[in-house]
Amino acid sequence: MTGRVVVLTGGVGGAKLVLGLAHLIAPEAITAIVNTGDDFRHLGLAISPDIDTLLYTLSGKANGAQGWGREGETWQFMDALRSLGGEDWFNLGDGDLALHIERSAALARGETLSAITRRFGEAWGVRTRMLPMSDDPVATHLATDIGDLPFQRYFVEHRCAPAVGAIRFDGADGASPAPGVIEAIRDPATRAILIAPSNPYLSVDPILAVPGIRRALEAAEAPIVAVSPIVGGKAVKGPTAKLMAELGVAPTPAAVAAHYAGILDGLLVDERDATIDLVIPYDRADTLMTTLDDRVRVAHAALALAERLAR
Ligand code: FO1
Repeated sequence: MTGRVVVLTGGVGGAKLVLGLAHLIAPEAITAIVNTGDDFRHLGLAISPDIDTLLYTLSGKANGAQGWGREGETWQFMDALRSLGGEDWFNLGDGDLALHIERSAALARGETLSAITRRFGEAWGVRTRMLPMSDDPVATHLATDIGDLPFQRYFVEHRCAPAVGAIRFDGADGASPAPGVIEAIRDPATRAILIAPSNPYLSVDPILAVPGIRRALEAAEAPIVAVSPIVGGKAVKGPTAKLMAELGVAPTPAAVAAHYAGILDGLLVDERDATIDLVIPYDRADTLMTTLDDRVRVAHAALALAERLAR
């Protein structure tokens, strides 16, 4: 595959696909558009989990087993914080703190999230372009059976246990796509646009909620292919299938395709799932990404489907 590839990504599953891509084609040819709906301020710090997960993953620093944070992390800060009675429901590792403190200081100096993210990528040798979906604040909130929860309270503090009735993205209406986002989607050199196997409702929808991004995707020349986040009727990690059930949606590839109706040209379906009533073109593959080879294989299958659709 020559040309450029754009990936809409969030969370751990998304980072895995981008890593697989970066081992398949030149990392410089990849533009990752990253969800920032999970971002929040905590202890006065600006936290951007999906950007950080991608940064750690592409720079080889990620804690593979845990999915987020750094390999070999230490926790002296958290121990000291707890000894002071500080909020300890959200774990901030000693090394991880550097990202949050430097990001917070840079934002306070007026630097944009895009510029900060670019600087962090350069500092850690990441050649893949990482673009936040927006430099404006967008915050995912969930209406649940225990009340309205900001994303991290739902995901971390309550471990996705509360039943979800609705999801909203505060600030999305007034947000602008970050510099380069629309350009990457429209770039004639872009040969494929991939939607990573991220949670459609929590990691991809915030990106589509930023005015202009969905419209650019609908008008895109490049084929748009999603990797199904469902494997065998379940989510690999995280609350996707539970959320779909709570939202009254069957956890099937057809439901994923319907969710992205209007922008999707093809779906990479896991071989364990049924493809009945799938109305868009699809290919099947083993989409479980445990090893690096798995990630490369899934990235290859997604690009192959995009190339087939581009003809
Ligand atoms: N996830 C957890 O389950 N527990 C945590 O304590 C936690 C801390 C954390 C700190 C920094 C960071 O970048 C991510 C962190 N995550 C934690 C993961 C995070 O909630 C998720 O990666 C995303 O928000 C959803 O993909």
